Amino acid sequence: MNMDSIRLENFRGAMKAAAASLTDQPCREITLIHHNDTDGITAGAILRKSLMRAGFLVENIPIERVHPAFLPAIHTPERRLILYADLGGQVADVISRHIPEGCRVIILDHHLPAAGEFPRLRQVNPEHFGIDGDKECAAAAAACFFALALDAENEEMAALAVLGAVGDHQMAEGRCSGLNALLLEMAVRRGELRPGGDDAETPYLVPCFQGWNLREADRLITALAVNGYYRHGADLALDACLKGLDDRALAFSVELAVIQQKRFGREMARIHRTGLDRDGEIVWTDVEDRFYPLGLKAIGMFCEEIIRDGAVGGDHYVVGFQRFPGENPYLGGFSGRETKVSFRVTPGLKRSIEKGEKPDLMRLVPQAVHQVGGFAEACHRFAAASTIPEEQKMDLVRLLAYITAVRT
Ligand SMILES: [Mn+2]
Repeated sequence: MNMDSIRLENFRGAMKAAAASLTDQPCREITLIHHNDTDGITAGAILRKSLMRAGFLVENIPIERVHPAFLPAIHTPERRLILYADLGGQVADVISRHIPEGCRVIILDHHLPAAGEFPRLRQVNPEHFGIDGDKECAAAAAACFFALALDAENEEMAALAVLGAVGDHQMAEGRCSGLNALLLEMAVRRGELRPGGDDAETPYLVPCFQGWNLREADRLITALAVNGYYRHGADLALDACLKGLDDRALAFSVELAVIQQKRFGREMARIHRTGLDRDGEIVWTDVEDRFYPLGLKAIGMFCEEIIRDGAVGGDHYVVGFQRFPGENPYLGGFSGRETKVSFRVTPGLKRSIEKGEKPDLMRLVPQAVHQVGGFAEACHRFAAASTIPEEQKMDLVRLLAYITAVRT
């Protein structure tokens, strides 16, 4: 056996053990907590269908992120079996502190997990098996391997797993690698995906999306589940994955596109009128709750639009605030006033960062956000996101302005 097949067999073995740890329970009700992007939604759909096939009653709770305030609402004593997908690995320690006695929790994530052992829960993560979670195994692929461990019949879900990989940018020019590639082959062999012509970017078609290619299907799921999150659009996205697209979902996605256009247009007009706020190298905007009901990814997209629009030139960090709605559509209300913060950089600043003249967002954001009592979520070099207490907005701006000024 070569290294690849050893890794694969070990991963399969861990999935078998995880599946058995659910099926050997007397309880037949399970809750799936999964991300609301395309990878998370397809993972949630695959797990839902395979667990229903195995005789479980399944509850799907799509979320934008694991917010500590959600955990008491998720981990009630009544929910005895909980499966996390496409998130949770990085906050396994916090999750483990909320698990009531006698409840079983499994995390199927593919993001680099937090170090440490958490005896109260079980994790299966490709990264623990030498499989690259960024390139070789989307969350939907991990979910599909879990489904295959439950029942070989679940091969039919390989096409959805490939859609998840596309959503997570793990397919390039029609090709995948690692576990994603195995599932792509499986779906093609079964005739559930087929080559879609000359366009290398969009070579495969999914039957349940009425012949749409994977990229179009990804855009549609994003419109429904990400933009439409606060109107239960994630439910429509799950339905589309499992039962096929219907007119209701299509009409909703159009409605959401119009809402986004209006909200962004109005905010951009405001910026053209009054200008952006500035402090040193930090340029910032606060949309408060004016993007509602759009999901919290909207502010990051809007920061990119500010840069595209040319509203800010030169070398600047672009910071956007969007208020966290106090009510989650699946978990109800929770206390605490918080703000989502997105960070982007102008093209000029990106060049300075690449030359090493300026700190990138990975170096800048986590420490600054911690200092004002918030937490960093996804931090990459040129894009980052975090959540901070509402009243710390100006402190964060001043701190960022100070740090970037000192570094120059
Ligand atoms: Mn993912």
